[in-house]
Amino acid sequence: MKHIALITGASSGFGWATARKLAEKGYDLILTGRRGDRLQALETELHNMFGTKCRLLVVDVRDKKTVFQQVESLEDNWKKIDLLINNAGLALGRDYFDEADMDDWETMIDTNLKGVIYMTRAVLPHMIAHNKGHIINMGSIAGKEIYEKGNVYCASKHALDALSRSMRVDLLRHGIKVTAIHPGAAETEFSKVRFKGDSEKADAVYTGFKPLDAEDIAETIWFCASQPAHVCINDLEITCTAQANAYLFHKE
Ligand code: NDP
Ligand code: 8X3
Repeated sequence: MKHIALITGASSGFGWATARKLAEKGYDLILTGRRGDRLQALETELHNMFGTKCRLLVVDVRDKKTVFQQVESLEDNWKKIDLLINNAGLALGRDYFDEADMDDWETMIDTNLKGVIYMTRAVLPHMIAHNKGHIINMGSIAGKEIYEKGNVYCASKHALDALSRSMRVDLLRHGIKVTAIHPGAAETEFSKVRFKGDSEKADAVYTGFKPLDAEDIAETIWFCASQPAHVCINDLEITCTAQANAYLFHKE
C-alpha cells in the first residue's frame, strides 16, 4: 500500500517542488490550492513522470466549511493520510505597523494560522483512527525572530510556531509526529505575492546573494518525512549560507 500525503499550497513554490519529490519517492498525493489549473498541470506532470496517483482539492484554506467538506468528500482509501504538509501561506505587504493595510493582516492571519488549524482538524480524525501520522507545518525564520516591517507576517508565523509545539504535546498520545520547518529567504512566488505583482521589488529581495530555492525545501521536507518511525525532527531552521538570521544577509 502506497503512502498518501496531502500538501496544501501545491500549486507553486515549496508545495509544487515537494509534490515532485514525494511523487519520485512513491507517494500518492492529495494536492490542494486555489488555482485548479495549476494543480491539474502538476497532476499531469507527476502522472507522466512517475505514474503518481493524485486527488485534487481546489480549496481556499480560509474557508472552514469547504475545507472540512472537501476532506470528507475523499474516498475512504484516500482518507488514510500518512503525511499532512501545511504549507499554504503568504506575506502581504511590507510596511510599518502604523501604515500597513489591515485587510492584508486579516488575510495573513486567516491563511497562515486559521488555514492550518482548519486543515489539520479536518485531517486529524483519520490519522487518529490509525494511531499514526506526520504533520509538517511550514513556519518561517520570521516565526523565530522579527524584522522591521514584518509585524503581522512575523506574528502569524510566531503563532504557527507555538501551535506546532502545542500540537506535538497534544498529539503525543496518538503517536502523531509534528515537525515545524522554518526557512529563511527562498526564491519562489512568495515575494511577487507579497509585493502584489511588483516584480522589481520582488526581484530586489534576492539580488546580491544566492537564496534557497523550492527544491532545497522539498529535500528538507523529505529528510523529515523519511526518518524511521521512532524518530521525529521537531523543529528545523534553514537558511541559505548568505543569511545569518531573519535580517542579516551578506550581499555582494
Ligand atoms: P508561493 O507563493 O510560491 O506558494 C504559496 C502557496 O500557497 C501557493 O500554492 C498558493 O496557492 C497557496 N495559498 C496561498 N493562499 C492560499 C489560500 N488562501 N488557500 C489555499 N492555498 C493558498 O510561496 P512559497 O512556496 O515560498 O511559500 C510556501 C510557504 O512557505 C508559505 O507558508 C510561506 O509563508 C512559507 N515560507 C516561504 C519562504 C520564502 O522565502 N519563500 C520562507 C519561509 C517560509 P494558490 O494561490 O493556488 O491558492
Ligand atoms: C519568508 C521569509 O524572511 O521574508 O517567511 O520573512 S522572510
